[in-house]
Amino acid sequence: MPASPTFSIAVLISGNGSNLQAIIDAIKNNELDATIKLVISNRQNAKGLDRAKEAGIPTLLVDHTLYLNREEFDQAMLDALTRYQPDLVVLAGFMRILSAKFVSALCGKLINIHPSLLPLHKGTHTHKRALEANDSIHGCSIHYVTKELDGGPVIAQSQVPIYPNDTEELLAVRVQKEEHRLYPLCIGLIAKKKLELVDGAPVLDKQPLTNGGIKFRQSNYDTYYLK
Ligand code: NHR
Ligand code: GAR
Repeated sequence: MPASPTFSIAVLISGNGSNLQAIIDAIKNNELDATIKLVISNRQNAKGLDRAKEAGIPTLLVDHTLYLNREEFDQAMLDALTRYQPDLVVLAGFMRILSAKFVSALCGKLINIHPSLLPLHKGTHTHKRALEANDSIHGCSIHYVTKELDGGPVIAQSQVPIYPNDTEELLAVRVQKEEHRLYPLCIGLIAKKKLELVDGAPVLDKQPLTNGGIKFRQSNYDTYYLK
């Protein structure tokens, strides 16, 4: 039997690209059986572009400031994705809101990592807002992207504690450490066809995923599921 082709992904970034790096490293370390076909950035100075080049991955700059409106910017990215035909498109610190057309063209094949325990703290400045709200736990969520901003069905979450004298910076580091484990793991579940979107709802091992998806806690990945 011929070997099935490797699961392919495209990663969209705007900045540092530490999540991109975590995916690159997971592939390199054989923890994730996938290949990154393309990295798109909307910012020329994104450090993630250097990380991609370093790893020998094709890169594309689609500078949103050069387009008349969001639709034309999105169309330029969609054209590139149509050329590369990835199995999955991964938003990793991508900071531009995507149009309904873009999202529906990639329905079930577009995921995002968001630095909060959704549905809490949608949008930006999530660490600051978690501190201001006096939350005692915080974390990150992976979700399928829909036209509702940060409102698509959640696949998995990882929790971290918030300590009394925490700062935004300390919290960001703690959450990002979880992001770097959670994202490759979720991509792996999708690559292995264990996880998919069926009629708008995430399904894991043929069971619908409810209640904010698979739950992880800091340093507790061995247990895989938390009750
Ligand atoms: N697009 C859709 N349709 N749905 C989602 O769930 C999306 C999305 C695009 C990006 C990531 C998201 C996050 O994880 C994401 C989810 C940017 C903004 C934002 O306000 C909000 C949420 C997210 C990303 N962006 C400003 C804008 O006008 C620009 C901010 C900037 O450039 O720094 O696009 O939080
Ligand atoms: C990550 O923490 C991600 O959750 C967040 O930006 C960071 C990007 O880091 N995403 C958003 O805030 C989306 N609005 P990275 O570029 O180092 O992966």
